[in-house]
Amino acid sequence: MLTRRSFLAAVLAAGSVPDAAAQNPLPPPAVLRLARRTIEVNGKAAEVFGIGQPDGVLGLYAETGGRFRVRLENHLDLPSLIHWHGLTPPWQQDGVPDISAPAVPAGGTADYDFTLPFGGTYWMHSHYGFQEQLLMAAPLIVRDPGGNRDEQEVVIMLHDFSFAPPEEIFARLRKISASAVPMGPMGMPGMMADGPGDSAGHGMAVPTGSEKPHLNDVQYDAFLANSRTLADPEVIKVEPGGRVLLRIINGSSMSAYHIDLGQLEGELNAVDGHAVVPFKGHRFPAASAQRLDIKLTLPPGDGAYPILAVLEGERKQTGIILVAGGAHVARVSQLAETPSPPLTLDLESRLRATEPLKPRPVDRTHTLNLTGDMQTYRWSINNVAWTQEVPPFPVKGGERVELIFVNHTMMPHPMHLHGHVFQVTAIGGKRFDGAMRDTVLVPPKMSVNVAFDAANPGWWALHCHLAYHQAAGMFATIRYL
Ligand SMILES: [Cu+2]
Repeated sequence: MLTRRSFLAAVLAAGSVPDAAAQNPLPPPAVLRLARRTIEVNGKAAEVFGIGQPDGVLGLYAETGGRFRVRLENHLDLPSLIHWHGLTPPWQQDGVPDISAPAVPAGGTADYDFTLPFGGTYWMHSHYGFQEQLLMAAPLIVRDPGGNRDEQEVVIMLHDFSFAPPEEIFARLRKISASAVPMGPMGMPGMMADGPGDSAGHGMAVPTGSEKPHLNDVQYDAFLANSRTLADPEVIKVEPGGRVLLRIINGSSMSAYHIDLGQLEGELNAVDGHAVVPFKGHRFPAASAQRLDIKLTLPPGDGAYPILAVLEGERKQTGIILVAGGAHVARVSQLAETPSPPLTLDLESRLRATEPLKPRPVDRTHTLNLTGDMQTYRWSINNVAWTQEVPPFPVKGGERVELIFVNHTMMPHPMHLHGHVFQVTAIGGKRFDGAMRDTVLVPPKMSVNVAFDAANPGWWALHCHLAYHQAAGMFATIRYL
């Protein structure tokens, strides 16, 4: 159970530690601190957030089958709450303010304890206001015990970055056609939406004047890989001829990329932490919040291998550089030679889960029309912009549930369901036995079906992972207890 204590209570509780320790041989929980940090972006200092252990390591590395035992310490002067993206905790520990639990106040703590039944590449991020945009996000890696020891793990976390405060970005987006932008409290996505039913009439059929997909709402100042740009990238030493496991996390608030391995051929082994039948290639799409596990075998001898992420629809890129032996590391431009195309579901339609859902009939289907438009920047599900009063989609425990996402808009929406792992079961109505995931891309004017088993009772968020779409109302819940 989640418990929250003030520092005073924590100090008092510390007095009883010897007793508790005598009865309970568990090691103390891992500590994760929410704090500010300064990074350098294109030669300028930028103050951002971080989620780190006391020794400075960002994020958390745990073992499959073990426990997620964490004490979260909020060292900020702001409330916050962290979501363990892709894990399936008890719902009260899921980290969505006002749904799973109240936010952790400034100076407060929260305790988490649940099992980790499966491994993979996950991440953690604030679900409070727009903190995620300011890099309140970190890797959450669950490794298989005794995993591949002749393989070097390289974690790459991607971010989009702006020197403008996110509240200002959101206000600017909203002002595109709306004359007055009401700015509300920052706690929950949708608090800034204008209330139930407001988006009615702004939805599906608004002519855009152009049927071209609209890809990037926000003009970012930089794109980061492990908090750095290609002007000063992370350079990681690897063995000539060695094996590398790339764990790529797209922690960007609004941006999708093609991962470009350059001359190297990679083998995609998992998406969103869940194994797929290996798929070889040089370029792989990564929508916001999605993760890719890619295995590489390096050529023998010295070499430098940029691992790049090229923004969809543009030439802007970020990345890290693997260096084998004494190879010279050449500067890599922040602009790719050619623009990355828009993300499609080409690869998605070819992915197959190694452990798909067991075949059984679907008990319940919900259609989620993804609605809204760029002009008013109102985003919604079935034309309803989220407020706390919006009823959850009904689900009963034990059911096989299918969700059909139908994107009526000209923007892509990466849709994320909390607390469950779903399987992609159809694209454009065409059925197949796709990947297990927690976040699926729904491109403009496309439909995607996903199925899951209702085996983790609670009240769970279900939303577009683009931060400003979510904040504008493209957010819903499912609930079964
Ligand atoms: Cu969206």
